[in-house]
Amino acid sequence: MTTAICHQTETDLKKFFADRAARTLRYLDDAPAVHASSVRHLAAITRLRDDGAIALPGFFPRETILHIGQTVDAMIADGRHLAPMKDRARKTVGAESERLPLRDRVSSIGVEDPLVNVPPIVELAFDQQVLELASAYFLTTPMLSYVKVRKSFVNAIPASPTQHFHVDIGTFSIFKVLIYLHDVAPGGGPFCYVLGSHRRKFPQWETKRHTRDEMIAVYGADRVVQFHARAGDAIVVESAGFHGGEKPVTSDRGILIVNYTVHPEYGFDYPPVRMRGSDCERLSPFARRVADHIQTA
Ligand SMILES: O=C(O)CCC(=O)C(=O)O
Ligand SMILES: [Fe+2]
Repeated sequence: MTTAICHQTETDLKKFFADRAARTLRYLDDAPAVHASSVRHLAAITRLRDDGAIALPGFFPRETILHIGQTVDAMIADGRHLAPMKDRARKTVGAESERLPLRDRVSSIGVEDPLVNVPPIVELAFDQQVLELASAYFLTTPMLSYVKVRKSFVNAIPASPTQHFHVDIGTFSIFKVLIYLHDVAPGGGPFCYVLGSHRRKFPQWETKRHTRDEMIAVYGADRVVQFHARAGDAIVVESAGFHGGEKPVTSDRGILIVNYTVHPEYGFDYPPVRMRGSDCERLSPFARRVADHIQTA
């Protein structure tokens, strides 16, 4: 197999290095804390750099996560604070699709402004341990660049783009934290990752999204893993490696995903991350720097 070392363009790589350097200089006072984090979390970060994905069992309080899951389910049931969605059934069943329940018309539903509308998420997104790990990974003060909450449904809608194997565009390197909002077993739409694929690509890898079989053919079956986990576990990944959330077949899947980077993600449109001013004021000085790209609602 011919491999390319660089998973994105040299332009992305240089922008990453330049912006990380600028951020380090801007927040130079954080250097001792960032260094201490890199020492404290060396083992986990070494595994993350090697495999591209790690599971951290029992990372968050289980009750907090289950409660967030119930809150999100209630919001979806009531149609409150939901992100815009696409009716995917229209293509297959035509105008009749309007008679179907929402869960049969869309692949998934997202919550609008998760940090504003589900306040307990703020604690998780700015959790001290998470910020230390992200600092250790980037060796600078990280930036929270994106947060989403999604419920993916068991239905007849074909797999969506994020349910195929892909690499995240938007920056050279993303430290992505995935938190299931309930236990996820086989068939329950687990997150899948191709271990080591953040370090090793193949010609034309970027021209399309890939199937599981294609990933196995290139990387080997032992490298294509599903993350089954309990509510409270965290999965941390470098999303420059191939990944995707499997379409659930036995039960719907709820997830919270937070991206940390060294600069705002670029090259595509996404809604700005928003947070209540009062929540922002309660953050530690370090966390407030992590929040420097967030708008106050
Ligand atoms: O839903 C998932 O498990 C994966 C989502 C994803 O690809 C992403 O957030 O970049
Ligand atoms: Fe992705």
